[in-house]
Amino acid sequence: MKRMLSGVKPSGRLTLGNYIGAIRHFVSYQEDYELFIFIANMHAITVQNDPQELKKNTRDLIALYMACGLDPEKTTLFLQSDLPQHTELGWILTCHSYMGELQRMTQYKDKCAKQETGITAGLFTYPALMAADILMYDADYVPVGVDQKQHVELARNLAERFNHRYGDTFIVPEPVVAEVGAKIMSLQNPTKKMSKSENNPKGTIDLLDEPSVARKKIMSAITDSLGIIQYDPENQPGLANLLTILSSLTNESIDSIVKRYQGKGYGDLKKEVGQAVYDFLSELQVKYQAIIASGKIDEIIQNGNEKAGKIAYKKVAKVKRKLGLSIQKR
Ligand code: AQP
Repeated sequence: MKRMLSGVKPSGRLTLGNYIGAIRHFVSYQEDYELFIFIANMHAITVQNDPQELKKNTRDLIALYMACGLDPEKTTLFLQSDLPQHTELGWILTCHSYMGELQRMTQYKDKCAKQETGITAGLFTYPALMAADILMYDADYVPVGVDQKQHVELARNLAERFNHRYGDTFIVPEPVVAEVGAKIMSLQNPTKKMSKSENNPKGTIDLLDEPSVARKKIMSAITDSLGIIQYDPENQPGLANLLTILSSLTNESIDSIVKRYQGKGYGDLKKEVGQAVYDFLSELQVKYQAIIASGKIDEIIQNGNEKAGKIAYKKVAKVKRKLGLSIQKR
């Protein structure tokens, strides 16, 4: 069975973008792959966090992973910060990354372009940590949203560089980007990605939003004045985003939705999208509440950590031998 690995960082409340672009795919992949899914909490601290909030977001993320359908019997769910090998290999790969490579990474580049202050060194080097997360487990595939493809490219380059210098050590992973929903946009600024850290709450649907509040957000989503329902992300990004959300939640193709809406207005479409989001969140939140109430989160993470930890321990030991960092004869 081929191995797959991915993760989400608990940098805020999970959004519908995280679900559509990432988590729903994880759920379907667990049937056909050996799936490792982690909580990337070491990535969350590249920006300043309130410790209580980080803890709450982390537990919520685990519960939401499961509420979305990840089954700990099939998927290894683990917490990055519990396995010190991640930061160890992260440092080793930082030492194999070039400044130019890291400077080209979107997150850092965007923040520099906006002349933001307080950019941490961690925000600059985190792609090397992400490469470590991936390469640690010999993942064949890494499912990501389109915005994260660049990170998997870096992981590939680092794997090849390391293998070339020290002999075969890492599997070179392939990114997997879904066709529909690879980038869900902000409802208020549809040329910008919907993000956990977005400042305008009206632009983002949180998976733990009150369903009726989420419906209102859809109803007030920015569209355009053309008044024609068609899928044209370039000229009608807001409308294309609504079509993508509906298609992703209902599995109806965008073509078929567009056909159904010939001669109808944006208001009708928004109502249907709003209802689909309402139904989806209502069902999800019932499951989320049950998981929180079950008190099983700690045990599930402990089991996942144990399984992932064995692999991580072996991989880092091998890397250290290859690098000449381990001096004991064996
Ligand atoms: N809007 C999106 N559309 C499609 N996919 C998305 N992903 C995130 N936002 C969208 C995908 O979710 C996975 C986990 O992402 P992450 O939390 O590790 O990092 P991120 O991409 O930086 O997520 P956010 O929500 O934008 O967080 P902040 O605001 O903290 O930076 C990835 O596979 C990602 O592609």
